[in-house]
Amino acid sequence: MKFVRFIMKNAALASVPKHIEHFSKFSPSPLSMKQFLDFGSINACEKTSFVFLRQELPVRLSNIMKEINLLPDKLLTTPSVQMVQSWYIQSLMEILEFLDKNPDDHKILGEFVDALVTIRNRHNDVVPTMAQGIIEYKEAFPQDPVTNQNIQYFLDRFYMSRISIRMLINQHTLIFDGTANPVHPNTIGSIDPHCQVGDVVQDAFHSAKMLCDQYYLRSPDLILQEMSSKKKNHSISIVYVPSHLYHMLFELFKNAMRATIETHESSNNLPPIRVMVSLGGEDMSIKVSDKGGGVPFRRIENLFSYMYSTAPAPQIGDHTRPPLAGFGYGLPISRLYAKYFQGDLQLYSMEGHGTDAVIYLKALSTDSIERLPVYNKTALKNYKVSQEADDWCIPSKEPLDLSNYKVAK
Ligand code: W6P
Repeated sequence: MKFVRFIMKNAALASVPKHIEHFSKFSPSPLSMKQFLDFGSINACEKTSFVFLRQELPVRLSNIMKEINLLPDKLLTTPSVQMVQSWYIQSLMEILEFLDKNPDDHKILGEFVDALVTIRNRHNDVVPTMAQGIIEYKEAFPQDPVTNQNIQYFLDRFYMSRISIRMLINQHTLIFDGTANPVHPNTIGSIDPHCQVGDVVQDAFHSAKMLCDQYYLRSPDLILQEMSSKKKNHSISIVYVPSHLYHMLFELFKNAMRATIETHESSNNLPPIRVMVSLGGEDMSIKVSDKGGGVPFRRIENLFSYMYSTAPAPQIGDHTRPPLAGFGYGLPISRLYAKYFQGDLQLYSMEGHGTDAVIYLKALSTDSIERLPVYNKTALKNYKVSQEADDWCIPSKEPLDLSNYKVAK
């Protein structure tokens, strides 16, 4: 019996590359907020969602698995990346099991929900595990700008793919787990059709403030202002995933608070963090402003770099790092959350003064459509950029010795 299972398992494994080839030829299908909401509306059909996902999940998984295979060998073969890759293979195989199953069988639909929950849990630690792979790679190879650029390109696409796959899984499991949502009766899966932006700002600020108080024994105040071009004196709401917005704001507040405290260490009062929420015809923008001394322009890009912000995890008992920001992938992943529904997250800093962080989101749900990586020739080309000379001169710090250029008299 054990032997038969061994043979079966390896037969399934052996056929994986063929399936990846097949499904990676399809482009992922980006969903709009409206399509997400339709899956969860009154005429929501679990069968329709099942039939869509058993195709779309293999397509999204296979597209990104093709890109994992293009990583530099020295990174691909680290134990961490091998582990992540094995999770993707296992999850792909588990979904493929449903391709020949009957969508009208309620037992099958139940098993599919269970499979999705198992898959979601399997991938919980993908981000720290990939980070470990980057650390191992960095130790073996001194970091250079080209490697940094390639890793940035891959991880932005890989984590965006992951955000989108988890979104699909969350929607299906939340909507079709057989219970109405008693905690949030007005949400459809993880989407709030009336997400009150100011409320999420307050929640995220409150959580960051608790951490800040705990570590620094004080924290700056919040001044929140809302501006709406149309509805005056009306709180601003959008169709959005509150947990995504919370994640971005919490990250920005931690950074803003840390900068504020560390530049006003010897002062008795702290300048508040100002938040402006603004709703226009096309954009809903949130600006988080601190007076934390700012960041030199040259360093801004590094704040979003996976490679430059990957530090070895603090050892147990090592409390030298403040628990507030400045480590991990907070900012680059927050920017991906903003970009996921066609928004963005940008930093405008003035060294010596402070920083404005702006989250841009789409005001209209019709514009909120998933932004997904697709594996094609263009993507392939981006992994082939090699060590070629830059087409801009390297500035010299030494003053040029013009005596060499003196014309002979
Ligand atoms: C800083 C650095 C930073 C990053 C993100 C958000 C706010 C701030 N403030 O000084």
